[in-house]
Amino acid sequence: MTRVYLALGSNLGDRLALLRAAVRRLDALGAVVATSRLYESEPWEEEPGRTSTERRWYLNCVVAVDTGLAPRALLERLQAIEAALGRARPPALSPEAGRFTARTVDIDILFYGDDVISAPDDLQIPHLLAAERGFVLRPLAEIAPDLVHPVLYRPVRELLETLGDEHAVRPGDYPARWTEE
Ligand code: PH2
Ligand code: MG
Ligand code: MG
Repeated sequence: MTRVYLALGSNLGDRLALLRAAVRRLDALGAVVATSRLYESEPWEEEPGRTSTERRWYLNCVVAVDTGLAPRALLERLQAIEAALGRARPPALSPEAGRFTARTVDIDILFYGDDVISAPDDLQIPHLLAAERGFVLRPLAEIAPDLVHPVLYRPVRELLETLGDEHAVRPGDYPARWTEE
């Protein structure tokens, strides 16, 4: 079993219900061992063509899962969950097409144990931006403050303290045990 950390985000539809459904499906990959609170977060990247008033805020959280799945098998299962929960990936005109478009549920692998994986396609572990995003580090620091980044060799708590991300991230108005119906 390997402990993996996943970042979940939703900025479309019933965000709470979608994240709840996602966490429920994650249990089938092994065991969900920790779930952060929910955070309301300002979109981290400009969506092309949208004005600032139209930008949808995300609901974000981080989940720890113990799984026996290998990294690529895990990635495929996560993509299947995203698809089942209504995520539409625009036709791949370019690899970047739709990268930052509004999404029902996005599930990213942040860490897979201490593994460092850099495949030419979409499998990059640790997540390349994990240490630069407040909407990742805030919830992660809640459930794993002492986790050491396997490339930067710094604990999550410290990465958060020295983070320069200006985007707003605030605890959402939801119960701490939001995964329970
Ligand atoms: N996900 C993105 C792009 N921008 N911004 C916030 N606040 N939260 C996200 O989860 C997020 C984002 C790409 O997956
Ligand atoms: Mg993402
Ligand atoms: Mg993703």
